[in-house]
Amino acid sequence: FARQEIYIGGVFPMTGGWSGGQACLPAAMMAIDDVNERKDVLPGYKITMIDKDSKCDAGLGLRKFYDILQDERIFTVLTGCSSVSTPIAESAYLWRLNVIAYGASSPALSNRSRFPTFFRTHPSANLHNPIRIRLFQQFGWRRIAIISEEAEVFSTTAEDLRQRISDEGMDLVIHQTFYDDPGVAVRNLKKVDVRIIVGLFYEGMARKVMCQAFKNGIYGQKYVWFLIGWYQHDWHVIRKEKINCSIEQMQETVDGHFTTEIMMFDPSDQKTVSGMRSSKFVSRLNKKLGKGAQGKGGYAEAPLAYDAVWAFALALNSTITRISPSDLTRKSAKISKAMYQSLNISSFPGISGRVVFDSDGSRMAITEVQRFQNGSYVTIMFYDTQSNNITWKNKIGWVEPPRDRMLSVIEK
Ligand code: ABU
Repeated sequence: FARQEIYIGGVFPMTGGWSGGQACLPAAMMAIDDVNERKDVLPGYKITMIDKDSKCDAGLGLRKFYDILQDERIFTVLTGCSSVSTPIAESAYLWRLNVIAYGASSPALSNRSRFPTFFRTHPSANLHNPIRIRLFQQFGWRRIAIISEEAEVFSTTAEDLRQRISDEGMDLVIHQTFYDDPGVAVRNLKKVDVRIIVGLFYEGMARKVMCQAFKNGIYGQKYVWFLIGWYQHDWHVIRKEKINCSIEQMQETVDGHFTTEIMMFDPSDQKTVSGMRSSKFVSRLNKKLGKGAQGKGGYAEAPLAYDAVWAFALALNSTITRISPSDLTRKSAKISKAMYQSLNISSFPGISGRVVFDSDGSRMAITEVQRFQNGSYVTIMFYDTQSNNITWKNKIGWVEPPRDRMLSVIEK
């Protein structure tokens, strides 16, 4: 007999600042197939996704969201990219929609009054900051600089970092921001002679910033750059923007930088709610993505997209017995409210670890620190924010840590 269709909306960035849809869309589709296969989850129903490409662009993302809104059978939407998720999550409640973001790290999104029906499987970018501070302390760095792209995801992360720097008695020497051209901002870093620099920007901007760093000589053994770890593999040699640096120059400049990234994968390989272990998820995803799987945008976040679909399915599964099939539309006030309540108490073992949403709809996780040395990323350590515990994995490939100022200044 025919199963009743349930619709979910999906906004996936296939290109742009974070092209996470490349791997997250296939992962979400895999989850939908797995849920639809299960006899004990949503029996008699079949999930279908209506997906759109936002290109990680807020304007285009909103337009795609309006397209999704035309279909009243959709009462939940999956989103990626903070810049797109933010305006969607801010207004979704007006259309009785719940939003689950698999790919939005903006700390600003942890705000129930501004985003009343928002949940995310993606942890907040603020989780990068405690380990940055620990590393500054470990190597005696007290003079810190931040350079960030003008976007709420980065300005709120920078503000949290500024506060932590100040709380620890360190000095935020300079915070430079830029829209599209980081030239002036990078030159200003040079003027105040900062050596420890935290960069907060999307991937395309990272290429522009590092090219400017090359031109201004802000790289090499005297400098430590902290960048975000979720860029595409080999991001520094991808040619998309007009930048006036050769591949060799970019390779030279990025050598020795650190990245911080939140772990989005459960390394314990235990059975998850779907019955699948994370190692099996990886092999299935790799097969689905084909050649160059790990180079696809959003490869690291794919478990979050898979788990976001399961969060939706399980919440609906526990909701559906309390409503009638005719309520599976936004015309009825019942479904969104009931879904919100069920999502709020989600708790299940997912591919990305236990999926539980805090009171702001966000998640806690472990952070990984990597360093780009000898042409590839090496995992240096893991950091557990809740226990403040570091687990070292590999040595940092330097003779000694760089200083945070000129030696002659220190000796005065
Ligand atoms: N890990 C990808 C996050 C992208 C974003 O917050 O826009």
